[in-house]
Amino acid sequence: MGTARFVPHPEATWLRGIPFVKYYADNWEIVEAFKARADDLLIVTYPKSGTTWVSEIVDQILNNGDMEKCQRDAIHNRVPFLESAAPGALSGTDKLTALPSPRVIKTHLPVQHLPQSFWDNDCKVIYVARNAKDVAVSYFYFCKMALVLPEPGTWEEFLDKFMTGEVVFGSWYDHVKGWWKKQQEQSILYLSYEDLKEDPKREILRILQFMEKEVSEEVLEKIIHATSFREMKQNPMANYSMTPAHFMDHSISPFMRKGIAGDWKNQFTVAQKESFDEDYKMKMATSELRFRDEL
Ligand code: PPS
Repeated sequence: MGTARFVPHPEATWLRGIPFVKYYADNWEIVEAFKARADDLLIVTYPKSGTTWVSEIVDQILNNGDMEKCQRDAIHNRVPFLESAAPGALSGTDKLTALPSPRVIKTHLPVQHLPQSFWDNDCKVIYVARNAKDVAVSYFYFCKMALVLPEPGTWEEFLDKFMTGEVVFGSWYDHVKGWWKKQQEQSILYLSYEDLKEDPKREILRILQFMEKEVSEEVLEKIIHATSFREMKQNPMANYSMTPAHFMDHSISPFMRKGIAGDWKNQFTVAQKESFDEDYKMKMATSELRFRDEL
């Protein structure tokens, strides 16, 4: 834990070509040397893309939809965040070392930053991607309330930084493309937030198949219900309300904010949308990846 004091909204530290949370960068050597286990399941996302949602789904599957078992701890302890660290808090690696197998691990690392031991152990990876405009909006509000992150500035300033990859965890465009390409070599289930939103049952069945698990129809329905936005928003073990207020200030913006596809329409001006889409076309021109920015 160290003795350093937590200072809210520290400036980002650049780490191997991307802006990183200062406190995470201070702990990077430990993360890089992290020892994965062959039965670890990794949930990878660019921030604000459905991490918590899929983490809850996976934990529900592992516990056969037993709500009491899934209430055993807050989501950030059930599914620790690999690279997270801050003065006065247990780091992700500390939590993970103490967890029995099978572990479920959350990370936002770009593909080239993942500790080697995950590849050496051929760990299963679930990647969740969300359309860029909704991610930008969700990330903007999150940067205000999550005090480990740098101040976002105005929406206009934040959007510029998002487009140039000068936000923590770097470029959304490189992240989604990098992990997409990695599927050629590794066992990766690539999901989208919008597909999950459109048909949770279909996507949860894909997750089950990937995890090589089965549940009864009744349990499946329970899981769909328990992992809906409405249920998770009011579940203290899923909505981050257990996180101390000096790390996350829900009075600025709740973690479970809107949970929809297409909220960008309430934030982008017409001009912002046009220049964003034009820039997007260029950045994604060489990719076959397609996202829906409304349902
Ligand atoms: S984090 O901090 O990067 O791990 O955040 P992450 O969990 O990836 O993303 C948070 C956004 O996901 C929404 N969310 C959900 N949407 C639909 N259904 C469910 N069950 C659900 N759970 C979380 C959450 O509200 C954030 O999106 P916005 O657009 O801000 O509401």
